[in-house]
Amino acid sequence: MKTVLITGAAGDVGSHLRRELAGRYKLRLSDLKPVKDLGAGEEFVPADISEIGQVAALMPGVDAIVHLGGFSVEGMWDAILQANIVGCYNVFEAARMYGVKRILFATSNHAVGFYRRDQTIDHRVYPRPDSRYGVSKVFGEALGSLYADKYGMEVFNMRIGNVNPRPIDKRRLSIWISPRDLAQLVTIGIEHPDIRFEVVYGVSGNQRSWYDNSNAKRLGYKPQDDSEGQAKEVLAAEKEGADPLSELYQGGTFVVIEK
Ligand code: 15L
Repeated sequence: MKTVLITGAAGDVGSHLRRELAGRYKLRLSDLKPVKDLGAGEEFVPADISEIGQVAALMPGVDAIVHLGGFSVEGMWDAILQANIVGCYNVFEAARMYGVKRILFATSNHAVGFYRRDQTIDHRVYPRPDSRYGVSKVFGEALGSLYADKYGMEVFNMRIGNVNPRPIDKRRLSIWISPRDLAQLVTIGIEHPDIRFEVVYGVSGNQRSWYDNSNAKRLGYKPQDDSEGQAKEVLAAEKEGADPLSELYQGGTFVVIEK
């Protein structure tokens, strides 16, 4: 059985993945915060990813890394710099040093959040980050490209929408991914024999999607869920008077200038 390292394992996405991947892999779970209620096949190793020595200690015996760790929303530059720029570099560099070839990077819809909602974008579009957070995700994608080309690493970038048991608002109807669809995509990222450098969208098969996810489909992704079944209920609960810029762009409130 493969050993998979999950960074940022104490967060929401990590918790969903642990549940979905249980029994399929040995999971080495890492985070700054403790990961609770360890199950069979799970171990917890704490680490601050901004410290290369701590990241290196996670690597021995690992077959693939799911890098979720870091700051997961817009934040102050120093926090983004340490967690998402330095932290991401440390994960790639430690993986290279220890010969861990396969990295699944949790990039984000916010790497392309300045595309308009009336556009359909695929995995080949030029990045248009909507925030410092989005820029840090573009950095991670670029770092993956470098490590794939220069060191032969196998890098699977998932531009994740919003992971939730249910879509939570109008914007998320277009970018929602259910935990079981995310687990399917992650399994493809771990198992597919021909990954070199790929970008896919981490979204369910939503009818309202803004993405042409043909690259994920080419690699075998067949999402089981679609937000449409919950659209009526979600739209009925949507508040009036949304900010016009947020409504125009895919990144929603992340595009708005901070006061
Ligand atoms: C993300 O990238 C964040 O990690 C998550 O917390 C949500 O804000 C999500 O995007 C979203 O756009 O809904």
